[in-house]
Amino acid sequence: MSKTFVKLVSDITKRTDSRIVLALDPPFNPYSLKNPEERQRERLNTAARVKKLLTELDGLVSGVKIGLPLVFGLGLDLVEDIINTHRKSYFFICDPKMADIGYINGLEAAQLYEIGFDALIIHAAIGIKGGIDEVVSLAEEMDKGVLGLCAMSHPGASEHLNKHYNELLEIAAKAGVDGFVVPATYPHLITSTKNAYPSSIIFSPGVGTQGASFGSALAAGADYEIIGRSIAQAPSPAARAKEILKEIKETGIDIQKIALALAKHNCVMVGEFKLTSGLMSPYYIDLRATPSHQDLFDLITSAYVAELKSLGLSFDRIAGVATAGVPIGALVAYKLNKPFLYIRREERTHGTKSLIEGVINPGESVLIVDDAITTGGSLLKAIEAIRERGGKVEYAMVLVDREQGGAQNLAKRGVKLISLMTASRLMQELYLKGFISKEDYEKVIKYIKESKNVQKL
Ligand code: BMP
Repeated sequence: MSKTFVKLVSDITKRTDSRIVLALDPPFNPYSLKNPEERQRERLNTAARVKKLLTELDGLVSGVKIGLPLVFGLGLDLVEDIINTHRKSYFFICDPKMADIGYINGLEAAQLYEIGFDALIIHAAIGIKGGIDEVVSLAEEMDKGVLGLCAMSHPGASEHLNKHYNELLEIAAKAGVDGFVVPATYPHLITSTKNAYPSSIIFSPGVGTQGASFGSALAAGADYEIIGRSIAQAPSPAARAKEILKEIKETGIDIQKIALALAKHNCVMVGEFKLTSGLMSPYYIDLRATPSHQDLFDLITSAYVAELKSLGLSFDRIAGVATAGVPIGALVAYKLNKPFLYIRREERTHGTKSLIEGVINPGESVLIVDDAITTGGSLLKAIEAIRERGGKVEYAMVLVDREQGGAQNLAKRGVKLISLMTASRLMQELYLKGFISKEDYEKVIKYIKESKNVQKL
C-alpha cells in the first residue's frame, strides 16, 4: 500500500471535486511516417496537443491514465515531459496492463515510475509469487502505487476473465495493491469489490463510449470513472467534461456533498447506539436537526426532488413520517407543488384518534417520505395508516437505507423503496474524506454486512 499515492489521489480530488480520470489514448501513429524528422515532428505536435488538452481540463479531471499507444508513439522522454508539466494538476497512472514474469514487470515498472508515473496497472491473473510481488515491492521502495486488474469491460471479458473475478480480486488484494480497476459495464463487480475491500480505491472504465452511463460506476461504489474517447475526442473536451460532471452529479454524485454536510453538522456518528427498532448499531444517523442547517436541508430535499423527477413517478400527495420525515417531506412536497400530510408517531389521545394529520381522499396515491430505513417498521406503520384511509401507496422514499432488510420488508407489502444512498456508501464517503477512521469504517461495514439479513420487525 502506498500512502503517498493514496494521499496524492485524495489531495487532488479535494481540489478538483471531480471523480473523473482521463484515459489518454489519442489516435496517432508516428511510425506510418518513414522520414525520421517528420516522425519526430509528429511526436512533438502530439505532445503539444496533449499538453493543451491537459491545460484545458485542469480542475475538471483528477487523474490521467496513459496507455501503451501513447507511450509507444511518444517515447518515454516526451511522456516524462508531459507528466512534469502537469504534475501539480493530476495524478498519473500508466496502463501497460502488465502480465509478464516478475523480473520483466520490474524492469518495465522501474522505467515507468522513474519518469514520474504515480501508479501502474497490472493483471492479477499472473499471480503474486514471481509475478505481482516484484512490482509491489519495487513500488514500496519507490513510494508508488499499484492497481490490480481483475476484470475487464469488453463483452468477451465474460467468456473467461470475469468468471474468475473473485479469485483474482483476492490475489490482487493479498499482493497488497492500492486499488482495483473494475469495469463499469459489470456494475455488480464494483459493488462486491467495495464491500469486500472498502478502503481500496476503485477505478472504473467502460462509461460513455463503451455503454455504461456516466455516474453509474460511482453510484455502484467506484471512486473514479475512467473516461477516454467521450472527453478526449469531443469537439470541446472541457465543455464535454463539464457536461459529464453535471450528468454524474445528477446520477447521484451529490451524495458526496450530502455526506460531507451530514458529517459537518454531526448528523452521522460512530460509537454504540440503540435504534428505534431496539437493535444496537455502531453508527447513528440523526436527521431531525437538518432543517436547522439550511445548506444541508436544501441539499437533501433537492436530492429527493431530483431523484423523483428523474424517475418520473406520478403520485397525488406526499406524506412525511414523524419525526425527521415531516420537515423533509414538507419541503419536498412544496418544491414539487404537491399537497402534504404527515403521519404521527403515536395516535392522538383526544379528538380523531388518527395517526394522520392532513387531507387524503380515497383512491389517491401517496408517496411516503422518511429520513432513513432500518427494518422498515416505522414506514410500514405509516403505509398501513394511509391504506386504512383509502390511500394507495406504491413507493416510499428515504435518504439512507441502512441495509437491514427494510427494502425487502416493504416489498413484501407491495411497496418499492427508493433510497438516495446506502449506509455503506455514506460511510465510504466519510472514510474517504477523513471524517471517520479506517477502524471505525471497517467496523461499520462489517456490522452492515452481518446485519444484512435482519428482516425481523
Ligand atoms: P474509453 O472511455 O475511450 O472507452 O476508454 C477506456 C479506457 O479504459 C481505455 O484506456 C482502456 O484501455 C481502459 N480500460 C477499459 O476500457 N476496459 C477495461 O476493462 C480496462 C481498461 O483499462
